[in-house]
Amino acid sequence: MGAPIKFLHTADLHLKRDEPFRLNVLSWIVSKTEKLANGLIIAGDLFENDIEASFLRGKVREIFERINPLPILIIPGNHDSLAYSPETHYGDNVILFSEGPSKIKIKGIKIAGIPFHPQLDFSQCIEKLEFESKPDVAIAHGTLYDKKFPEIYTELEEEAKYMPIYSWHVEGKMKYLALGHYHSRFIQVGFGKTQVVYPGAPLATSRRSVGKRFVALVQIEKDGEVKVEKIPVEISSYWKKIEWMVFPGKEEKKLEEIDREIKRLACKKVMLEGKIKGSIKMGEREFRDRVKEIEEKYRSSFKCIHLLCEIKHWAHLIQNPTVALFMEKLRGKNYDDLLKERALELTLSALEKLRK
Ligand SMILES: [Mn+2]
Repeated sequence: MGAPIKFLHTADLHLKRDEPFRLNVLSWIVSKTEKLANGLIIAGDLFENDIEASFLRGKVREIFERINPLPILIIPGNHDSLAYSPETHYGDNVILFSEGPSKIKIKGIKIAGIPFHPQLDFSQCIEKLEFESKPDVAIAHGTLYDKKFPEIYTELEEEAKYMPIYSWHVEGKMKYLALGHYHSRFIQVGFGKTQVVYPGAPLATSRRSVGKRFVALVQIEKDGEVKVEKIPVEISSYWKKIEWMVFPGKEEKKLEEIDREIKRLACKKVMLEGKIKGSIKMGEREFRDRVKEIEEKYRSSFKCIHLLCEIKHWAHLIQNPTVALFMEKLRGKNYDDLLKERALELTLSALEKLRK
């Protein structure tokens, strides 16, 4: 029994000229491959589109060939399906699965690549490739429909229709399915002995890329066992989202809490999006100014920081002694803040109607 074979698995870099940092991330991943693995898998959407691919191909080839002869396996995704043709050269160590589903062997590991194609059906591709024996690794770009992870098909919206993949297409058909297409986060799921992984985009492609970015390190033992490890992409910044709930009369305390929490999260890699919800007694302008002050104070501690106020002000009603008493009682209750806010909102809007 020989040494296990390891691959680094990524997808969805969406390289384009006006985001030059993305090439640095590719370069980081390629160096990491040399340190940790025997090859790199890119499961689609390496480029934003085929035009960007034409402009960036030279730079990308230079990065890939730095680790020659370690193999780099690439399948086209829905964004860059036109970026690869027999005439394009991505580097001597690049293995492209662009001319339809096909299979190769690397150090005894059977690998099936299924390029994205609007008319291709994942299950048919897998069946066809199984001619002599099942592949160890399959690479594809599409939408996994599994009720444990509804966010995959809901977040992808209209892009969710691309190459649907169901558990019964996967279970027992390969040992590891390397997927691309879902950007937001790292997802690993097992169907029987088959491990399926979306590494998520290794860089924040949109505000939905919440949390640290990762690539997958997959290890295939000669006895067939598969181990998956999450490797953080240290150079990539990422979004972090927080929500706060403010209660009338508790503005000062909440502002202090917000300040403290933001201070604790300070990091140059973090893009912070904070939302402040609830109701206030303090003037709206004053409250917003105070929030702006906090934003300014920590601007240089983050990659970027946005604090949004979604607050309601009940100008007249909260002067009313009965309402004040109600709020006092509600505040003393040991309920969840969200529930208190909802109770207050319902009561105040009902009273507002009575006044008219
Ligand atoms: Mn895609």
